Amino acid sequence: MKLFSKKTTSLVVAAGLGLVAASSSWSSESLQDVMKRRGLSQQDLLAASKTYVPTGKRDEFVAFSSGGQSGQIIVYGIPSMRILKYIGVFTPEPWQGYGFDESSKKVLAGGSIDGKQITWGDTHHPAISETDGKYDGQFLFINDKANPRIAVVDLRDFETKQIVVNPIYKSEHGGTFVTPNTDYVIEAAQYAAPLENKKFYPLEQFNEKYRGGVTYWKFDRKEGRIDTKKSFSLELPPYSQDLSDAGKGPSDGWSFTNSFCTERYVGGIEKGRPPYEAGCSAKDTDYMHVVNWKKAAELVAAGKAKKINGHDVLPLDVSIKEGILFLVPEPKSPHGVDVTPDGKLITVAGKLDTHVSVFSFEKIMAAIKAGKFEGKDPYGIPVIAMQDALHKQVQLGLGPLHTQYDSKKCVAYTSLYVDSQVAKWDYCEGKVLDKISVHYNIGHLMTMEGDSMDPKGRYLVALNKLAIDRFVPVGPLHPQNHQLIDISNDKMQLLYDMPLPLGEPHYVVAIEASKLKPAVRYKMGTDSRTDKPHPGAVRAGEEKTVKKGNKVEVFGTLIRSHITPETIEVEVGDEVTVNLTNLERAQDETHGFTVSTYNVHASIEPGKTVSVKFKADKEGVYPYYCTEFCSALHLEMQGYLLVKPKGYKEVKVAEQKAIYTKADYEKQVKKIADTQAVIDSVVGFITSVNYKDFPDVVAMVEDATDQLGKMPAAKAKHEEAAKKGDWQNATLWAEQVWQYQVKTADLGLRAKTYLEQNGAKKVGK
Ligand code: K7E
Ligand code: CUA
Repeated sequence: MKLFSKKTTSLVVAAGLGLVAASSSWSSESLQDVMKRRGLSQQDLLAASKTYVPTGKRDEFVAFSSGGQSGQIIVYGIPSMRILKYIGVFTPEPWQGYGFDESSKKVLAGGSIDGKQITWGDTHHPAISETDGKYDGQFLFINDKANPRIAVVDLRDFETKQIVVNPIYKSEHGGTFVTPNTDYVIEAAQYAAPLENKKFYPLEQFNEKYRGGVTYWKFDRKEGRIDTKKSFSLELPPYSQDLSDAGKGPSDGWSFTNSFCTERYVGGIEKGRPPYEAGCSAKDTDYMHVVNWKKAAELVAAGKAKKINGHDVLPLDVSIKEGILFLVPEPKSPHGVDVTPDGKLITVAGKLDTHVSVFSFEKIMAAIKAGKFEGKDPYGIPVIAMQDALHKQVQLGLGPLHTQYDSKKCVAYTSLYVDSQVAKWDYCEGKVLDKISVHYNIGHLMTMEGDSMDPKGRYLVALNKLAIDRFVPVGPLHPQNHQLIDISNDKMQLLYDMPLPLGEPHYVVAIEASKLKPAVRYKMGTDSRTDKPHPGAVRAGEEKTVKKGNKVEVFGTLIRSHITPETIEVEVGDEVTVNLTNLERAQDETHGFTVSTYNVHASIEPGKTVSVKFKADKEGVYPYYCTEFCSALHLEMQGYLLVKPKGYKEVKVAEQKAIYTKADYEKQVKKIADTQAVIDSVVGFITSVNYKDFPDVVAMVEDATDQLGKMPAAKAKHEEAAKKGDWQNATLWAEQVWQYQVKTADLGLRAKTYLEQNGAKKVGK
């Protein structure tokens, strides 16, 4: 074990020396010195101390940001603003094998439209699942504006599980917003189009043939999937529906959807008509759609919907007749519509109006009950007069877009796009409390759990559209700028600028980190995209390759530092499927897998089974290997795909010449004995403490036992070879025994460190 102990001690010594050197050079510089050297103010220092999360400590909140045109979700911590993960959603994500292994390809294929795969998305609004109007941290949803789709991410493993295509829209924007118990995920259309797919009507028939809508996707929480069969939509006028929100508390059962261009203006500058932007903002008001979705669901269940492209759609006349759809005028071209935490008020941001308009749900209900309408829109939908629905209008500034709420009663924050400011205001009294400048041109803003019934306050993130001069320039395309603002005091304080280097995020949601309960490993043999046992999973020792006609299927395993099998032999033209199960249980022991030039990749976390499939259409020799640096012998985690020409005849090749001697073998045997002593001492330590109270350690111990379990077979082989004087094989099998020992010792040492750092206690013998 010489090698082992020397290596370990020298590493420890080196690390120690490094630490000493670093701390002495810093200690000569005082905080004052650093402030002077870096030109920092007291204010900077205060801000830094509010965001700095030292090593070993964790963030209080986890944010899920839309990745905009990247089609992904960006996960980061608050207040550190450190990026934790990208989740591939509508776009392939190579690291995680998303779009490069078979099961994830199926998820992406679920987003195909008209038989064509779409590998990008314009993600806008993520939503966390709720129970009783509060974030429960179980699921995440997000929409794709460009290609009307929404996706489901399971927060147990942060993987995309499902993409569903809206069968009646051509674009959408008002998604995703969940109802208080996540019974439905709301998605509203954006640009009106004929609801029947692939049906052409000239723009001149816009008013008659083009339609908008709002869809209620039924979410099956037990399955963790959207149930498309139980989902439905409301046909709406071609009013460019925009953002939406679900009612809660007293307004539960209702939903609210903004619109713009209720002028139903059709541009066409080529034909000499004034452009869309002029025609779409001519009127003083647009409409907020008020929908009784609970009753709508009952009507659909009672068979009142008609099928369009196999999807239940409640026709306009039915919704009007049944009294589930109303309109309320709102100042022109509004943007966000945000229900207050108590569910009593609805804030509509003006965009082209300097006000936010706060509507009262109670007043809206009273008008409906009394049948008090100012008239009907051209489609016969009853219109409630604005003054009959309004609670307050508050002048905030130029370009109000989106609103979020504080944990403090009556306090709201609204983004002011044109002013590049955040306004803090009181929606009960209708007065401005504070303003802060952001850099620059803010879109959405977000407070912690600030769109739920239980906002947490503390921090606000401003999602700025332009970064301009904030960061080191990186070419004409700038990063986005998410600015962290402290809202725990009366005055807002800007804390931190985070450049976001991926897409244009529109909205972000943040949840208390303690509410997330992600898994560290899968149940052995799980297909993570279906959450079911993977048919290609095998246990250690059951690995095999099955050939049927021109189909070759490999059932293999991965464990430090070994891929089983080490060779895959096929003929040109064979269709090859490689199923791989990661047998590890230890946390973070992921293996990757790829085959040279066949465009496949898999990320195989502990317990997961993944398959990759390809046609071996090129004769030749193709290395495959593990792509994650998983162990000291990671580079040796390799094998060969041998693609032979058709009808290839084996040629006899002379055996490799022996190079090892008896002396080499004896050296190996000594090394094994030394290493065993280390293992024994580590095992002694682990079993002397209450290690069973630490699930992470139990997993490591299980993995170590697995490795040790492989030793007897290899030991028998080296002893048998030695008996025959076959020093070549004896030496190599002895080396293999040592490899198992090294991996055992590696796990053991990690377990020991973990126990020491986490306060394991001695147990009485
Ligand atoms: Cu305002 Cu899509 Cu919510 Cu962009 S949206 S900002
Ligand atoms: Cu497994 Cu590298």
